[in-house]
Amino acid sequence: MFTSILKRRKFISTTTKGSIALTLGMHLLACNSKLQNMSKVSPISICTWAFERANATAGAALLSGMNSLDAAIAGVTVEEDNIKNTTVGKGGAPDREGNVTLDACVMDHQGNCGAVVCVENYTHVAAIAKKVMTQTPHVMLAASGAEDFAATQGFKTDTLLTESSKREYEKWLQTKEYKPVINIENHDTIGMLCMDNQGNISGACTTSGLSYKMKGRVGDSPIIGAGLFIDNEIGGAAATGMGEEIMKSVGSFLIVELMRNGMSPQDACEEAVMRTIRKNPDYKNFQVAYIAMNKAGETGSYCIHEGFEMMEFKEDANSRIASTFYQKG
Ligand code: SD4
Repeated sequence: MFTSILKRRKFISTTTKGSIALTLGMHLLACNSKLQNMSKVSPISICTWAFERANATAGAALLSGMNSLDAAIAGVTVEEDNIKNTTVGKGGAPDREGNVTLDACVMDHQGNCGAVVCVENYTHVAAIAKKVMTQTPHVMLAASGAEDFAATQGFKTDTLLTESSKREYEKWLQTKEYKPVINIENHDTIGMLCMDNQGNISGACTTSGLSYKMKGRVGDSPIIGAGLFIDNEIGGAAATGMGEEIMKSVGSFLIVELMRNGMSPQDACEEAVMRTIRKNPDYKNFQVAYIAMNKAGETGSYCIHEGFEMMEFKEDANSRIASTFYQKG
């Protein structure tokens, strides 16, 4: 009898211990999954200019759990395909010889990057830049080298000069006046910065460059550090405007370094623009604009001339934000 009570006690105690352990285990599991959910960051996407559809595409991709690099590429691809946009991808304005040449780069949260320049027969140059990053030992491929490589990766060739861009080019040939237009048509190079639900930041930048540029001219957009820079410990920045000026100050890298030293994204963008203004008295005749995001998810933008805008996808809302500026009108 006594033995059986003892046995029963032991059974109860074992069972109790077992169920406590089970309950505790389940509790820990629940806590862990709660913690995992809590550690998931609310995704953010920002891009240069009022490219609403592109930024919404990136935002939706991020919400679905896509990583920041692929989301940024998905976003900018919208504008590469948009033939009404004469500054990015298919439909971009040509150079002085009548050839459309595209430049793009991408950079991920591990500091990997890829770029292509002077691509004449492929539309999706940001995606090709990613392939340069992942499938080659190099960072940048140019012109026919980039195109031969794109073919090996299964990209399809395309005619980038549309009827409408051709007509504009023929009009331009009558004067051949080469003058950059500030805030051209209010849409321009697309630079995009994305933070995914793991808190990782990546970016992409793609452009047809300045309209009627010299043959072979490459701007800031595909240059890592100038048109785009990411340091996942700190944040990222992207540029649009006069590439020659952005390259001179390595603007996007400068902004990330200023943020590293404690500046907010807004202050860092302002300081980068001011460096150009202080160095070049001709700043009244060109635009330089930056967007930036830090690891805390704060964002900022600044430009020389009024009129630059950025898109911001945050907490499911895609907002159009007028940038602050140095010079009115
Ligand atoms: C370039 N930054 O090729 C690009 C073009 C651009 O306003 O953004 N123009 O210089």
